Amino acid sequence: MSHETYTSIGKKMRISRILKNGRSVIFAMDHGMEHGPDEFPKEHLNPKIILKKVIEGGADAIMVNIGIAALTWDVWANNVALIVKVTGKTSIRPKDETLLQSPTGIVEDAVKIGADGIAATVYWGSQYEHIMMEQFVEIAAICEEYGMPVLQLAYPRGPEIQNRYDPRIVRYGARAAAEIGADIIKTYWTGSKESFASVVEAASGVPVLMSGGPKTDTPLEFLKVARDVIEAGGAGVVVGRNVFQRSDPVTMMRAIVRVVHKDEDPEEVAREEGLV
Ligand code: FBP
Repeated sequence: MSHETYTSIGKKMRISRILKNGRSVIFAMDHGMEHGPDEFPKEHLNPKIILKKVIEGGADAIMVNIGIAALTWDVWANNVALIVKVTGKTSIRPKDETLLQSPTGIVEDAVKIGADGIAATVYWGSQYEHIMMEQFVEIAAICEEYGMPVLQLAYPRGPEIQNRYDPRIVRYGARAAAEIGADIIKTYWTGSKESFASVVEAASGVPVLMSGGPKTDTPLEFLKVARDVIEAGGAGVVVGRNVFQRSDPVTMMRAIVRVVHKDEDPEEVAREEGLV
């Protein structure tokens, strides 16, 4: 029997805290950096308040920047898995640099604070792709030393990409993420179960999570997409705006968890949770 290393056991253990039985609902809250504070409704600007609500709703993990992790540690500690995002950008930087993500933290600090995972973005197709590839390779190498799983936000965006949701392009990004050693992939919804299944297939066994996107007109609309992600072989969702921009994030999170983890019917869940 081959001897497992401490780090390989550590990585498996951390992944199992994020993905329960292979599935996960991750609450993303890096929008204060990516979009600015106005993205949050007034009642959810305080990160502690919204994090308490999504934890109550049953989120498996939260994905935040290191500063927010530090400000809210008493809320998440021992209650939910923590993923620290170590790259980012603001939306007020010059237009020609919006296709670049820069360091927002380091893996070692995430280790110190008790993280279960690291997240980093690569804009596949960007003119700065090479910089983000280099960043990702370095991040992944450090993660490897600590037994820390790394989630890649594999977002196809670039001057040559006409439609970033084109299944062929999303599939390419997911495959590139798998090729470069991501442990978990987060990418765009491609609009149909069939096309998303082809993205999952291209990732060749690396779990693929759907990136939430802007708030849908109705909660049910989002729940149906979550169901389709699961039926396409996806591992779940990473969701931000579709939870924190709604008036009742606890209920919305609970509904998403029911669809993703229990294979419950979105229409029934929405009805039972009073979301229709
Ligand atoms: P949402 O569920 O709100 O879409 O969050 C997912 C996410 O990737 C965030 O992590 C990030 O802040 C945002 O979307 C990126 O938004 P944009 O598409 O404008 O770059």
